[in-house]
Amino acid sequence: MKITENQIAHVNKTSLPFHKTSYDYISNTLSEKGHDIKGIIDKLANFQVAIPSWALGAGGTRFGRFSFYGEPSNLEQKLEDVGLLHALTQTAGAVSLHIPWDVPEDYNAIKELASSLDLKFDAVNSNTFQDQKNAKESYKYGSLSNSSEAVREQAIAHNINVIKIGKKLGSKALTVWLADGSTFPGQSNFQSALSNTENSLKEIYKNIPDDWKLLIEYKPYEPNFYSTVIQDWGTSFMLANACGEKAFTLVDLGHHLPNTNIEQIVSTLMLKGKLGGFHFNDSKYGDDDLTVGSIKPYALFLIFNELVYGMEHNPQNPDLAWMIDASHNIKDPLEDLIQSLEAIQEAYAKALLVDQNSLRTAQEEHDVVRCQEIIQEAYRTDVRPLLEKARLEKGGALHPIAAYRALKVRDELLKERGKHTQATGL
Ligand code: AOS
Ligand code: ZN
Ligand code: ZN
Ligand code: ZN
Repeated sequence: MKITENQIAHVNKTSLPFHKTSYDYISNTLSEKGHDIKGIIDKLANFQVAIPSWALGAGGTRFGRFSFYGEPSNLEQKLEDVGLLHALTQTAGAVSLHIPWDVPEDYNAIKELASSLDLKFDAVNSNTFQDQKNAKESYKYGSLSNSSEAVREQAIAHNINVIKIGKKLGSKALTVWLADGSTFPGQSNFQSALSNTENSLKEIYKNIPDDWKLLIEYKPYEPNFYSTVIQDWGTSFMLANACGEKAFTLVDLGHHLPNTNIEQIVSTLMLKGKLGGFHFNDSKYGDDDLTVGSIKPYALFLIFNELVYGMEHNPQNPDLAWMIDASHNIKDPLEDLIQSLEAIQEAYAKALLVDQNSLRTAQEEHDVVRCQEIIQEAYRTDVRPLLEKARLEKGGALHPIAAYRALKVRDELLKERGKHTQATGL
């Protein structure tokens, strides 16, 4: 299934008058306060977030998985799904592949399909957290950190292969997330595990093309529950520095212990020019991988406030690879992703409204109350008409969820794909 611009324009029609009223109001008010509305709309329109190939089917927990009808069952269908998201939101212009779950069979056909849907290939993700069919060595006790050289070599070779696949697709980054760690005290030697990981990453790094990035993701626990080798941003930062200038830290919002000040981590990494990528999701307890903005939208805004500050003040930090890393147990995965995209854009738009100059003055005057007022003035603004405008100008839907339902997308997918499909992935 493909959604045409005409279909979207038709669905938009009834909402246009109300959009115009609300947009005129907010753009007038903000312009009077000195904001550059056109600049903000352009930034929103250019902000593209990659959809991971594993987020398009219903996820599950170790207690079970409830499938969703019409799910994609191959890579082509996954790209089609991202194409649908992008047509409606104009924000999902990239896809992030997971190897070996989504190895293309016909590269040219896949590339053609992607470009016909206006999609780019963002970071490719390696997988050394599962044993692959016919693999000689097992990752049960770790991959890049394993005490066995043969296991480490197999894991390094896999990552090099993922780079090769990514090159054929036009990707520009490799994301490494390791499950390596230990579940019981005494099980592993921390220093050997870390040294092995550093040496393995350096081997992989040798194969990173000059215009690529190596993104190193951290996570405090799960699937290992006593220790994780790359447990926090400091460890990732250290490893990225050990590898070299093409290696960066990747922040996944769900990979922090409760109440961690993620915005400060973001700010520190950008100051040091080492923030390379971002995985969006939301959580209440751990790596819950819930819809972005569903639990802590204010925290998300504060994170975006630092991202915006960094993008403006830290030329030493490269452009970031943005991705949604969520999992869907009970919602329609596409509706869930639309909600996540909307939440990301909303937090970004609000962060763009923070009056940075006044904030700096208030900080220097130690006017704590005013600092909070400035931040919350931006946060309390209803920016949704700005998001609508950015989408509208690119041919997207004013209200993507409503359009998705009006066009009966899921029913169409069911007709095309049938009921008993299952996407590979987590
Ligand atoms: C795992 O917890 C991480 O968030 C990974 O980024 C990702 O979900 C996994 O690598 C799937 O490929
Ligand atoms: Zn992640
Ligand atoms: Zn995760
Ligand atoms: Zn997560």
